[in-house]
Amino acid sequence: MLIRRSSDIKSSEITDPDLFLKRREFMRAATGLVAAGGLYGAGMFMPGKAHAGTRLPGVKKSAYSVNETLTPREAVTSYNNFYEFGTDKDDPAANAGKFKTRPWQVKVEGEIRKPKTYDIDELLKLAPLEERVYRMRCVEGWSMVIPWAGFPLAELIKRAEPTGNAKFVEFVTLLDPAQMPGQNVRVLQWPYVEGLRMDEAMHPLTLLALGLYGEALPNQNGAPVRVVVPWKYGFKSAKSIVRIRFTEQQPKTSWELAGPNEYGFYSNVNPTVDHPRWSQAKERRIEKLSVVDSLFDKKRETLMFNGYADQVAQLYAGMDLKKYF
Ligand SMILES: Nc1nc2c(c(=O)[nH]1)N[C@H]1C(S)=C(S)[C@@H](COP(=O)(O)O)O[C@H]1N2
Ligand SMILES: [Mo]
Repeated sequence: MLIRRSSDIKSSEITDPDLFLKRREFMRAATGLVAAGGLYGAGMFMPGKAHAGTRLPGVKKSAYSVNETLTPREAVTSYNNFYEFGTDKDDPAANAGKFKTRPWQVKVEGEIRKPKTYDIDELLKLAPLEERVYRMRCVEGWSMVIPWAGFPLAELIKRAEPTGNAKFVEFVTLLDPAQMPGQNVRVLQWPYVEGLRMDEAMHPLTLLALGLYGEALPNQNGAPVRVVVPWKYGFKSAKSIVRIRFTEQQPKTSWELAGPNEYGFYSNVNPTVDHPRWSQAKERRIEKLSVVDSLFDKKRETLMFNGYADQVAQLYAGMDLKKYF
Protein backbone atom coordinates (compact mmCIF):
# COMPACT_ATOMS: atom_id res chain seq x y z
CA MET A 1 0.00 0.00 0.00
CA LEU A 2 1.14 3.48 -0.79
CA ILE A 3 -0.87 4.87 2.06
CA ARG A 4 1.34 5.14 5.06
CA ARG A 5 0.02 5.50 8.53
CA SER A 6 0.15 9.10 9.58
CA SER A 7 1.86 8.08 12.80
CA ASP A 8 4.68 6.53 10.79
CA ILE A 9 5.16 9.70 8.85
CA LYS A 10 5.23 11.70 12.05
CA SER A 11 7.97 9.65 13.60
CA SER A 12 10.21 8.62 10.79
CA GLU A 13 10.28 11.68 8.60
CA ILE A 14 9.24 14.82 10.33
CA THR A 15 9.60 14.17 14.02
CA ASP A 16 12.78 16.02 14.64
CA PRO A 17 13.73 19.44 13.36
CA ASP A 18 17.19 18.04 12.70
CA LEU A 19 15.76 16.18 9.73
CA PHE A 20 14.32 19.38 8.38
CA LEU A 21 17.72 20.90 8.82
CA LYS A 22 19.51 18.08 7.10
CA ARG A 23 17.16 17.89 4.19
CA ARG A 24 17.27 21.44 3.02
CA GLU A 25 18.59 24.06 5.35
CA PHE A 26 22.07 22.66 5.68
CA MET A 27 22.45 22.82 1.93
CA ARG A 28 21.78 26.51 2.08
CA ALA A 29 23.82 27.02 5.20
CA ALA A 30 26.73 25.42 3.41
CA THR A 31 26.53 27.96 0.62
CA GLY A 32 27.25 30.75 3.06
CA LEU A 33 23.88 32.47 2.84
CA VAL A 34 23.40 32.19 6.58
CA ALA A 35 26.31 34.52 7.20
CA ALA A 36 24.90 36.87 4.58
CA GLY A 37 21.89 37.79 6.66
CA GLY A 38 20.10 34.53 7.31
CA LEU A 39 18.29 32.01 5.21
CA TYR A 40 15.72 34.54 4.19
CA GLY A 41 18.25 36.78 2.58
CA ALA A 42 19.08 36.79 -1.13
CA GLY A 43 15.38 36.61 -2.00
CA MET A 44 15.38 32.86 -2.19
CA PHE A 45 13.00 31.80 0.54
CA MET A 46 10.65 34.23 2.19
CA PRO A 47 8.01 32.14 3.90
CA GLY A 48 4.96 33.93 5.12
CA LYS A 49 5.96 37.31 3.80
CA ALA A 50 3.87 37.06 0.62
CA HIS A 51 0.75 36.16 2.55
CA ALA A 52 1.20 38.52 5.44
CA GLY A 53 -2.08 39.40 7.01
CA THR A 54 -3.49 42.88 7.32
CA ARG A 55 -2.92 44.75 10.56
CA LEU A 56 -5.58 44.05 13.21
CA PRO A 57 -6.67 47.25 14.93
CA GLY A 58 -7.09 47.69 18.67
CA VAL A 59 -5.36 44.55 19.91
CA LYS A 60 -4.85 44.96 23.68
CA LYS A 61 -2.08 43.29 25.65
CA SER A 62 -3.27 40.59 28.04
CA ALA A 63 -2.19 39.53 31.51
CA TYR A 64 -2.46 35.92 30.35
CA SER A 65 0.72 36.34 28.30
CA VAL A 66 4.01 34.72 29.21
CA ASN A 67 7.13 36.81 29.37
CA GLU A 68 9.52 34.73 27.25
CA THR A 69 11.55 35.28 24.10
CA LEU A 70 9.19 35.31 21.15
CA THR A 71 9.70 32.91 18.30
CA PRO A 72 10.40 35.25 15.38
CA ARG A 73 7.56 35.74 12.93
CA GLU A 74 9.71 34.26 10.16
CA ALA A 75 9.98 30.95 12.03
CA VAL A 76 6.31 30.94 13.15
CA THR A 77 5.20 31.30 9.53
CA SER A 78 7.67 28.97 7.84
CA TYR A 79 7.85 25.91 10.12
CA ASN A 80 4.29 24.60 10.32
CA ASN A 81 2.09 21.58 10.67
CA PHE A 82 -0.95 21.90 8.43
CA TYR A 83 -1.38 18.54 6.71
CA GLU A 84 -4.07 19.91 4.40
CA PHE A 85 -1.19 21.62 2.60
CA GLY A 86 1.38 18.83 2.89
CA THR A 87 3.23 16.93 5.59
CA ASP A 88 6.59 18.69 5.45
CA LYS A 89 7.18 21.64 7.73
CA ASP A 90 7.73 24.01 4.83
CA ASP A 91 4.78 22.75 2.76
CA PRO A 92 2.10 24.99 4.34
CA ALA A 93 4.03 28.20 3.64
CA ALA A 94 4.77 27.01 0.11
CA ASN A 95 1.28 25.71 -0.73
CA ALA A 96 -1.22 27.84 1.19
CA GLY A 97 -0.48 31.15 -0.55
CA LYS A 98 -3.60 31.13 -2.71
CA PHE A 99 -5.90 29.68 -0.08
CA LYS A 100 -9.16 31.68 -0.12
CA THR A 101 -10.24 32.91 3.30
CA ARG A 102 -12.95 35.32 2.08
CA PRO A 103 -15.86 34.79 2.02
CA TRP A 104 -15.69 32.57 5.09
CA GLN A 105 -18.37 31.42 7.47
CA VAL A 106 -18.27 29.59 10.77
CA LYS A 107 -21.30 27.55 11.71
CA VAL A 108 -22.03 27.27 15.44
CA GLU A 109 -24.47 24.44 16.08
CA GLY A 110 -25.45 21.41 18.13
CA GLU A 111 -26.56 21.40 21.78
CA ILE A 112 -27.13 25.15 22.03
CA ARG A 113 -30.15 27.47 22.17
CA LYS A 114 -28.74 30.04 19.74
CA PRO A 115 -27.31 28.34 16.66
CA LYS A 116 -25.72 30.87 14.36
CA THR A 117 -23.60 31.16 11.26
CA TYR A 118 -21.00 33.87 11.65
CA ASP A 119 -19.43 35.66 8.76
CA ILE A 120 -15.71 35.91 9.50
CA ASP A 121 -15.77 39.70 9.58
CA GLU A 122 -18.57 39.57 12.13
CA LEU A 123 -16.59 37.10 14.19
CA LEU A 124 -13.62 39.49 14.19
CA LYS A 125 -15.80 42.00 16.03
CA LEU A 126 -17.50 39.60 18.44
CA ALA A 127 -15.26 40.56 21.39
CA PRO A 128 -12.24 42.81 22.00
CA LEU A 129 -9.09 41.37 20.47
CA GLU A 130 -6.30 40.58 22.90
CA GLU A 131 -2.67 39.78 22.32
CA ARG A 132 -1.90 36.52 24.10
CA VAL A 133 1.70 35.41 24.10
CA TYR A 134 1.52 31.64 24.59
CA ARG A 135 3.99 28.82 24.81
CA MET A 136 3.11 26.22 22.18
CA ARG A 137 4.42 22.65 22.28
CA CYS A 138 4.16 20.24 19.38
CA VAL A 139 3.89 16.52 20.15
CA GLU A 140 6.92 16.09 17.89
CA GLY A 141 9.19 17.86 20.36
CA TRP A 142 9.56 21.48 19.31
CA SER A 143 8.09 24.54 20.95
CA MET A 144 7.48 28.15 20.10
CA VAL A 145 6.34 31.32 21.88
CA ILE A 146 3.70 32.99 19.74
CA PRO A 147 1.91 36.33 20.18
CA TRP A 148 -1.61 35.35 19.11
CA ALA A 149 -4.43 37.81 18.60
CA GLY A 150 -7.94 36.71 19.47
CA PHE A 151 -10.48 36.46 22.23
CA PRO A 152 -11.48 33.72 24.66
CA LEU A 153 -13.56 31.01 22.98
CA ALA A 154 -15.83 31.39 26.05
CA GLU A 155 -17.08 34.68 24.57
CA LEU A 156 -18.56 32.81 21.63
CA ILE A 157 -19.79 29.91 23.77
CA LYS A 158 -21.68 32.22 26.15
CA ARG A 159 -23.54 33.76 23.20
CA ALA A 160 -24.46 30.29 21.89
CA GLU A 161 -26.21 29.39 25.19
CA PRO A 162 -25.26 25.71 25.49
CA THR A 163 -27.95 23.34 26.76
CA GLY A 164 -27.40 20.93 29.65
CA ASN A 165 -26.53 18.27 27.08
CA ALA A 166 -23.47 20.13 25.80
CA LYS A 167 -20.54 18.18 27.25
CA PHE A 168 -17.99 18.64 24.47
CA VAL A 169 -17.13 21.01 21.65
CA GLU A 170 -16.05 19.78 18.23
CA PHE A 171 -13.99 21.89 15.81
CA VAL A 172 -14.07 21.12 12.11
CA THR A 173 -11.60 22.45 9.54
CA LEU A 174 -12.67 23.33 5.99
CA LEU A 175 -12.99 20.37 3.60
CA ASP A 176 -11.92 21.52 0.15
CA PRO A 177 -9.50 19.18 -1.63
CA ALA A 178 -9.37 21.51 -4.64
CA GLN A 179 -7.73 24.15 -2.46
CA MET A 180 -6.10 21.87 0.07
CA PRO A 181 -3.98 19.38 -1.87
CA GLY A 182 -3.13 17.41 1.27
CA GLN A 183 -6.76 16.32 1.54
CA ASN A 184 -6.22 14.15 -1.53
CA VAL A 185 -3.78 12.12 0.53
CA ARG A 186 -5.28 9.91 3.20
CA VAL A 187 -2.79 10.51 5.97
CA LEU A 188 -5.70 11.62 8.16
CA GLN A 189 -9.45 11.37 8.01
CA TRP A 190 -10.68 14.62 6.44
CA PRO A 191 -11.93 17.11 7.37
CA TYR A 192 -9.60 17.59 10.32
CA VAL A 193 -11.64 17.28 13.50
CA GLU A 194 -10.58 18.23 17.01
CA GLY A 195 -12.44 18.56 20.27
CA LEU A 196 -12.39 19.76 23.84
CA ARG A 197 -14.38 19.01 26.96
CA MET A 198 -16.78 21.83 27.76
CA ASP A 199 -14.81 23.10 30.79
CA GLU A 200 -11.61 23.12 28.72
CA ALA A 201 -13.33 25.05 25.96
CA MET A 202 -14.67 27.57 28.51
CA HIS A 203 -11.29 28.05 30.20
CA PRO A 204 -10.06 31.65 29.90
CA LEU A 205 -6.79 30.50 28.30
CA THR A 206 -8.59 28.82 25.38
CA LEU A 207 -8.44 31.27 22.53
CA LEU A 208 -10.29 31.76 19.30
CA ALA A 209 -7.36 33.14 17.36
CA LEU A 210 -7.70 35.43 14.37
CA GLY A 211 -4.18 36.75 14.15
CA LEU A 212 -0.56 36.65 15.23
CA TYR A 213 2.09 39.32 15.56
CA GLY A 214 -0.70 41.91 15.39
CA GLU A 215 -1.84 40.83 11.92
CA ALA A 216 -4.59 38.63 10.52
CA LEU A 217 -3.52 34.98 10.60
CA PRO A 218 -1.24 33.94 7.76
CA ASN A 219 -2.80 31.09 5.76
CA GLN A 220 -0.22 28.57 6.90
CA ASN A 221 -1.09 29.27 10.54
CA GLY A 222 -4.79 28.53 10.09
CA ALA A 223 -6.43 31.57 8.52
CA PRO A 224 -8.90 33.00 8.97
CA VAL A 225 -9.76 31.52 12.37
CA ARG A 226 -8.46 28.71 14.60
CA VAL A 227 -8.44 27.61 18.19
CA VAL A 228 -5.38 27.82 20.42
CA VAL A 229 -5.14 25.65 23.53
CA PRO A 230 -1.70 26.34 24.99
CA TRP A 231 -1.54 23.58 27.64
CA LYS A 232 -2.19 20.84 25.06
CA TYR A 233 -0.05 19.47 22.25
CA GLY A 234 -0.30 21.58 19.11
CA PHE A 235 -2.56 19.24 17.17
CA LYS A 236 -5.48 20.08 19.49
CA SER A 237 -5.40 23.64 18.11
CA ALA A 238 -7.39 23.12 14.89
CA LYS A 239 -6.84 25.53 12.01
CA SER A 240 -9.13 27.16 9.44
CA ILE A 241 -12.33 26.29 11.28
CA VAL A 242 -15.74 26.26 9.58
CA ARG A 243 -17.81 24.49 12.22
CA ILE A 244 -18.06 24.56 16.00
CA ARG A 245 -20.44 21.89 17.22
CA PHE A 246 -21.62 21.24 20.78
CA THR A 247 -22.15 17.58 21.56
CA GLU A 248 -23.11 15.20 24.33
CA GLN A 249 -20.66 12.53 23.11
CA GLN A 250 -16.89 12.94 23.04
CA PRO A 251 -15.93 13.89 19.47
CA LYS A 252 -13.92 11.44 17.36
CA THR A 253 -10.83 13.43 16.49
CA SER A 254 -8.74 12.91 13.35
CA TRP A 255 -5.54 12.08 15.22
CA GLU A 256 -7.26 9.67 17.58
CA LEU A 257 -8.76 7.86 14.59
CA ALA A 258 -5.31 7.74 12.95
CA GLY A 259 -3.49 6.38 16.01
CA PRO A 260 -5.60 5.81 19.14
CA ASN A 261 -2.62 4.54 21.15
CA GLU A 262 -0.55 7.57 20.27
CA TYR A 263 -2.84 10.56 20.18
CA GLY A 264 -5.34 10.70 23.00
CA PHE A 265 -8.37 12.93 23.25
CA TYR A 266 -6.91 14.98 26.10
CA SER A 267 -3.32 15.31 24.89
CA ASN A 268 -2.30 17.59 27.70
CA VAL A 269 1.39 18.42 27.56
CA ASN A 270 2.87 16.03 30.10
CA PRO A 271 6.60 15.32 30.38
CA THR A 272 5.90 12.21 32.50
CA VAL A 273 3.73 10.49 29.90
CA ASP A 274 5.80 9.54 26.88
CA HIS A 275 4.44 9.12 23.41
CA PRO A 276 4.65 5.34 22.73
CA ARG A 277 7.59 5.91 20.40
CA TRP A 278 9.45 8.85 21.92
CA SER A 279 9.99 10.73 25.16
CA GLN A 280 8.06 13.91 25.88
CA ALA A 281 10.41 15.05 28.65
CA LYS A 282 12.30 17.68 26.65
CA GLU A 283 11.67 20.09 23.85
CA ARG A 284 13.55 22.24 21.40
CA ARG A 285 12.49 25.85 21.68
CA ILE A 286 12.58 27.69 18.39
CA GLU A 287 13.65 31.22 19.16
CA LYS A 288 15.96 32.20 16.34
CA LEU A 289 15.00 33.90 13.09
CA SER A 290 15.61 30.71 11.19
CA VAL A 291 14.71 27.31 12.55
CA VAL A 292 18.15 26.11 11.57
CA ASP A 293 19.85 28.32 14.15
CA SER A 294 17.68 27.01 17.01
CA LEU A 295 18.85 23.47 16.38
CA PHE A 296 22.15 24.16 18.09
CA ASP A 297 20.50 25.35 21.30
CA LYS A 298 20.28 23.03 24.26
CA LYS A 299 16.94 21.27 24.63
CA ARG A 300 14.89 22.40 27.59
CA GLU A 301 12.71 20.52 30.05
CA THR A 302 9.07 20.31 29.05
CA LEU A 303 6.81 21.60 31.81
CA MET A 304 3.62 19.95 33.10
CA PHE A 305 0.64 21.33 31.18
CA ASN A 306 3.22 23.26 29.17
CA GLY A 307 3.82 25.54 32.18
CA TYR A 308 0.13 26.35 32.67
CA ALA A 309 -0.42 23.91 35.57
CA ASP A 310 -1.37 26.67 38.03
CA GLN A 311 -4.23 27.62 35.76
CA VAL A 312 -5.46 24.29 34.40
CA ALA A 313 -4.44 21.43 36.70
CA GLN A 314 -7.71 21.60 38.59
CA LEU A 315 -9.60 20.70 35.42
CA TYR A 316 -8.09 17.23 35.74
CA ALA A 317 -8.21 16.74 39.51
CA GLY A 318 -8.65 13.05 40.30
CA MET A 319 -8.10 11.90 36.71
CA ASP A 320 -5.48 9.31 35.84
CA LEU A 321 -3.48 11.26 33.27
CA LYS A 322 -1.70 8.12 32.06
CA LYS A 323 -5.05 6.61 31.16
CA TYR A 324 -6.57 9.83 29.89
CA PHE A 325 -3.52 10.91 27.93
N1 LIG B 1 -6.58 21.65 10.31
C1 LIG B 1 -5.39 21.40 10.87
N2 LIG B 1 -5.10 21.97 12.06
C2 LIG B 1 -3.90 21.72 12.64
C3 LIG B 1 -2.96 20.86 12.03
C4 LIG B 1 -3.29 20.28 10.77
O1 LIG B 1 -2.53 19.51 10.17
N3 LIG B 1 -4.51 20.59 10.23
N4 LIG B 1 -1.74 20.60 12.67
C5 LIG B 1 -1.71 20.78 14.12
C6 LIG B 1 -0.38 20.68 14.70
S1 LIG B 1 0.29 19.11 14.81
C7 LIG B 1 0.29 21.75 15.21
S2 LIG B 1 1.78 21.57 16.02
C8 LIG B 1 -0.26 23.11 15.06
C9 LIG B 1 0.78 24.00 14.38
O2 LIG B 1 0.34 25.33 14.34
P1 LIG B 1 1.28 26.46 13.69
O3 LIG B 1 1.72 25.93 12.35
O4 LIG B 1 0.46 27.68 13.59
O5 LIG B 1 2.45 26.63 14.61
O6 LIG B 1 -1.46 23.16 14.28
C10 LIG B 1 -2.35 22.10 14.54
N5 LIG B 1 -3.60 22.33 13.84
MO1 LIG C 1 2.02 19.26 16.38
